[in-house]
Amino acid sequence: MISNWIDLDSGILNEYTSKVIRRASDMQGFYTDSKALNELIEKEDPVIYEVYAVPQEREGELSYGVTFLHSGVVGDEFYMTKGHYHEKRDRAEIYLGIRGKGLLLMQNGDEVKWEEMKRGTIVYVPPYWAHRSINTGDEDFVFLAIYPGDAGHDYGSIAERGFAKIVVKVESGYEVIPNPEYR
Ligand code: S6P
Ligand code: ZN
Repeated sequence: MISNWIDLDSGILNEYTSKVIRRASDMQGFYTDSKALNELIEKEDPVIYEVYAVPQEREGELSYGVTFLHSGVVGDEFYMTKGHYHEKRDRAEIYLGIRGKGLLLMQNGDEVKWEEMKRGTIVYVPPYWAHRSINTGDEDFVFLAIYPGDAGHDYGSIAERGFAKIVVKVESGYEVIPNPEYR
């Protein structure tokens, strides 16, 4: 597919070749409050995020996809993506905010940094940095990601160790605090 079309107001992609839906039950082990997660799963097992993409596989090619990260909390923690390193660690990525607001949390070894995102924000994720997005608003947080075709996704390291910081809801908005479960 050489050309495609995105509705820049909604973020809806006209054509895609891959669709991933992540529900609360797909996120076991990713939130610190597993009791709150289990309650959510038993109640309605809500969709946390959806990714519509046009992925490629070969070196030299580019993949892209739009993520719809819904709004909500698990305990105090905002809805977020699983987060990953690229399997090929030296592959970078670009994010573009489309609607809603959130954070892009990045980690390299034990070093963590984050950027606020909203419509129009561009964030460059350098090679070697794991990345996770977090919806800090009360509507969908939608963004486009563009990444090398051969980047691959390594979810295992994050599933095992987590990120060193978590993002929690507070009265004034959000707070980035140390992850008590970080190993
Ligand atoms: C791919 C890019 C995004 C994420 C998506 C879901 O490299 O970073 O398209 O895949 O936001 O997050 P995750 O961590 O479940 O893949
Ligand atoms: Zn990525």
